[in-house]
Amino acid sequence: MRQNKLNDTICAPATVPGTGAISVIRLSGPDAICIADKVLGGTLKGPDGNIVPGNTVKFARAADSEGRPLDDVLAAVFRAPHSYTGEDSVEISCHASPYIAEQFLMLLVAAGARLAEPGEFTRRAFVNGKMDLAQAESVADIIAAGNEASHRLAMMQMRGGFSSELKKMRDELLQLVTLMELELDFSEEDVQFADRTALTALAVRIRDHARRLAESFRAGNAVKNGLPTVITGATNAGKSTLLNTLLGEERAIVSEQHGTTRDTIEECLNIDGMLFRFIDTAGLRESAGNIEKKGIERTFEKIGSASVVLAVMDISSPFRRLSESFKAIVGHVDFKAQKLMLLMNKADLYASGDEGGFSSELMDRLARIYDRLQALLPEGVRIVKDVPVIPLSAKMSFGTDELRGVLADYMRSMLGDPDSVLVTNVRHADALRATAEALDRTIKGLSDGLPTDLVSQDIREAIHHLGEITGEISTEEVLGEVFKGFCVGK
Ligand SMILES: Nc1nc2c(ncn2[C@@H]2O[C@H](COP(=O)(O)OP(=O)(O)O)[C@@H](O)[C@H]2O)c(=O)[nH]1
Ligand SMILES: [Mg+2]
Repeated sequence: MRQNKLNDTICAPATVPGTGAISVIRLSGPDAICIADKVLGGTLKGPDGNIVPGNTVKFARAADSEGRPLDDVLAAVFRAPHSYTGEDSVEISCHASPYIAEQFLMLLVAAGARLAEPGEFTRRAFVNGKMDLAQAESVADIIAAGNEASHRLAMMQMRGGFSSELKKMRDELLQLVTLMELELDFSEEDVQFADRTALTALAVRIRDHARRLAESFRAGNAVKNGLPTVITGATNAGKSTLLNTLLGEERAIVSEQHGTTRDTIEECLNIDGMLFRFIDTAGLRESAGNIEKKGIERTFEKIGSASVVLAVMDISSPFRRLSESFKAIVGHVDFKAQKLMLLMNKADLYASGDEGGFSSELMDRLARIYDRLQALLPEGVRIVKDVPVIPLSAKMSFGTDELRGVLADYMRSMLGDPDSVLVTNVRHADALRATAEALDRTIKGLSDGLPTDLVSQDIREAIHHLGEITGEISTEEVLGEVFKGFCVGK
């Protein structure tokens, strides 16, 4: 950290210009209170001439540089270290006119502040030890969280749940390596302070933990950016109709003509407080033209990167056509990492007439389709048990509530225990993977009876990677990368 930068007093609007009733302008740094006092006509001083105590709100009538009335404001004063940044800070709440905010910024700069860089307030909070790097990163996530699940994860990270888990792992490794390095001081005497069996057990436990956390990134990322859910099937199965019905709007073109959707369409939808990213794809068929073939290739790519694969079947179409598209889908699904669901669409064509019930004709047809499709699944994967089956009518919005329920249940099972930590940041996942790899080498070194100094180097490396996440180890480059994604004023 360039030290001189912390001596500056910085200012920036903390709210978006032009929306809402009030705007907040933030000021932080050693001269923050003095500068604000100057701009607010001396209102931040008490009758004795001393600056008001921290956590005080003062009313002020502010004037512009020509002395004309500018606005009536409230100024909240915070004294170091009891502020967001850990420095003296002032937050001026003015009326939400972009003109007023601009005038205030000009006055503050004229009085000695400078405009803040993106994320500079949060960066100062990190540098001043108010939060670690993982917590600082969660501030951006908290602001961006658009649903209950992503808010919960960001909140846990901001409150330090993730950090304390990492700190525990790091402390245990530190204790270990200290004991081992002590042995090096007594190398003449060939002593062992650290019991090698206990050492291996600890390294295995922490490695497994690091790996589990790294693997949770798939679920964590799904919570943050929406669970990728691909809608696939033969042409005309009703994929675009299903997307529109789920979204409650005409997003994709629906047509009787085969091969209408040639490119993919993505839309996010909140179900039960969790975010899903639905991807409508080009339908699968053999007789496709060139452009359509490209679309079908993209469909297979999208299946590969999805978490949930919705196979839409038009149950009124010939068995041969159903089998053909299902076979193509199954060939691209990784049943260990992905969830396949079978949607038996156009069930309305077999309606029984009496309300709600399935006709015997429908039941009969479904049973025959199950048998054929079951034969196309890999060994050990069972229809209904492993591959949920939902009869529905995308057109008549029937069965779609059940689909929403099945999707929400699946996401919930993926997230596990509501208090469990999920990694939502690719930087953290990378560091955890590197930690696990260093511990793999540690474990191997221990079992091969490698010299203590070599083994302890690998442990040091694991400690280093854990420290990267919380910022005990940080470089200008990493900090720049983290904070450049922030807006000015955060
Ligand atoms: N009867 C019936 N027709 C449907 C249903 N879903 C879609 N369709 C019709 O099937 C045709 C193809 O639909 P579309 O959504 O474009 O299929 P896609 O090619 O899979 O995207 C259209 O004429 C739809 O109106 C359904 O649930 N029942
Ligand atoms: Mg379509």
